[in-house]
Amino acid sequence: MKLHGALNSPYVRMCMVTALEAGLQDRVTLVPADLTFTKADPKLEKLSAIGKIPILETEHGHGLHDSRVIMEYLCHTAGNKTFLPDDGVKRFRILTLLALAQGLSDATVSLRIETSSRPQGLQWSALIDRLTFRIYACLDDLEQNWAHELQSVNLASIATACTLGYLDFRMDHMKWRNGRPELEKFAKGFNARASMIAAGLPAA
Ligand SMILES: N[C@@H](CCC(=O)N[C@@H](CS)C(=O)NCC(=O)O)C(=O)O
Repeated sequence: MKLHGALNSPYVRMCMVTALEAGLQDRVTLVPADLTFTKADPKLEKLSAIGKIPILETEHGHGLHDSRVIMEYLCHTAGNKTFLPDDGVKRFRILTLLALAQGLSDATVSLRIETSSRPQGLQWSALIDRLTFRIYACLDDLEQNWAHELQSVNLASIATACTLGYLDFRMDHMKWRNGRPELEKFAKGFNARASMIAAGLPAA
């Protein structure tokens, strides 16, 4: 399988970490693709009309997106039943936490675009304020309500760790650790995992 993308995308990194945690290191290869927000990549668009990374090209040559579908596909391929349990209560807690972590990634990527990529003079300050508020609200929720799910390796804890890694990488000045000791402890432990190190971020 080919995973098209770059590890500086939190979504690509969560897929790669899932592949490694599921024991698929010999079956998934990262194929570098770094996108600009305003230009399409025709090669990638053949695999996904959305043209965003990550895209997984399966062993049958099909294109899968987006990151959540890829993560589930990787678990399915590996026969892994624990990263997204079947049991109803556990499953929907994990899926909700996964959506929270990915929502936090969405807000952080959007804030990065708004503050670093958009041409000077075109920034929208009310949107910057809204995204900033959303980021801190998600971080507070993670700190207060998800300790149990973050204790184990699952799709949601992987996504949370990769999202916090992205905040460190691109939004260090937001100091997400301040006042969030539980989340800091979680990130410290998770970042030491072999999968997170093997799928490490480039220098900021
Ligand atoms: N919901 C998507 C989000 C993917 C996404 O936003 N990828 C960004 C990189 S971090 C991208 O490809 N941006 C290029 C673009 O928007 O054209 C997922 O979970 O995979």
